[in-house]
Amino acid sequence: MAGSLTACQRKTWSSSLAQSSHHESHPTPHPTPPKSSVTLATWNHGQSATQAGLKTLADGGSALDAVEAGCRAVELDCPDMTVGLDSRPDRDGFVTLDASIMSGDGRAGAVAFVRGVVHPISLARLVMEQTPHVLLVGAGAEQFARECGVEVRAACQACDAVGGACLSPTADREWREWLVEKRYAPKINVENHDTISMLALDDQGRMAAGSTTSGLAYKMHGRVGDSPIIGAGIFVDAPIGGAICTGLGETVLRTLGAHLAVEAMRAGASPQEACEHAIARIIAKNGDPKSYQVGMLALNFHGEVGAYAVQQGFTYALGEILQNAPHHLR
Ligand code: SD4
Repeated sequence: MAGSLTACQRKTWSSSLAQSSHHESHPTPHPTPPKSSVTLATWNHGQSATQAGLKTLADGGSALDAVEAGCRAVELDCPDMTVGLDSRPDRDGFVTLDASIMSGDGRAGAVAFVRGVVHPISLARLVMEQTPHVLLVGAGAEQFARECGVEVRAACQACDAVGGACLSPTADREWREWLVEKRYAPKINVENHDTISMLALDDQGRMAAGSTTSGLAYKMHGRVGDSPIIGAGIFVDAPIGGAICTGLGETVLRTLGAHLAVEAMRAGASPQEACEHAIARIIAKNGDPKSYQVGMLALNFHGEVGAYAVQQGFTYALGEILQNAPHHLR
C-alpha cells in the first residue's frame, strides 16, 4: 500500500513515536555533518522559488528571508495561474489568496481569503512579526496590509458586486468558459498545481517554511485550504525539521499533514519516512486516493530531504549552495 513502511523502518522509529507523546524526545545525533543553505519547494516553479531563496541566502539573508523571497518570485510569475493575483478565481469570479510562514523557533503568521494583496507571503510575515496573532482573514487582513503599506490593488477591492472585474485576460476567459457548465471537479496535478510551499535552512542552522496559493480553481467563495493553516500546509520545529504540503487541501486539513510529518521526525523518522507516514495517514482518512493528489516535502536540520505523493506527477525543486570542502593543507 502506498506509504506503508517496511517492518524494519517501523521498528526503528514507530516505538519512539509512542514514547514521544509522553515526553519530548529528540532524534539521536546524525553521523553525517549538517548541510547548510538548502532550499526546497513544490512543483516545477519550485525552481524559481529555490533559486530566489538561494540568492537571498548567499546575500546573507536568513531562512525566513529566503522563504519569503522564493514565494514572492512565484506570486509575481506563475504561468499555471495558481499563485498570486493572476490566478484562476473562485466560482464567483474572485481571486482569493492564502499564505503562511513559520520559523523553527515557533513563530508563525498567516493570512487567508485576502483579495488584491500582491504579496500575501509578506503580509503573513508581517502578521507574525508585528501582531500578537497568527492568522488574519479577509477584510481585516486587507486593512492590516494597507496600514503596513503592503501593496493592495484597488481594482480587486472595488469589484465587490461583480466577480471577474479584475481577472487577468486568461483567467477571465477560462472562468467564463467554466461558467457554461459550472461543474466543480478539481483536477489536481492539472489545473491546480504550482501552489508554492517552501522550506529553507540557512548557514546558521535556522529553518523556515512558507506557502502561498490561490487555493483551488472555482472553489466556493470563502473556502480556505490547508496552506494558511499552521500544522496543515506547513510546519517547522527546531531542532527537528519542517514539512510542507501541496494538493487537495481538505485532505491535509483533516489530518494536519505537515505537523504529522514533523512529529514523525521527532520520533526518529527520516524526512523520507516522515513523508511516507503522513501520506499514508492522509490516504487512510480520505477515501479513494485516485481522486486527489497530495505532495509532501520534509527537511531536517542535517539538510536531509524527503518527498512523497499520493499520485505520480508531483515535482519539486531542491537548491543547495556550493559547499567548501574541508582540506588537508593549511
Ligand atoms: C489548497 N493545497 O488550497 C492548496 C492547493 C494546492 O497544489 O496546493 N495546490 O487546497
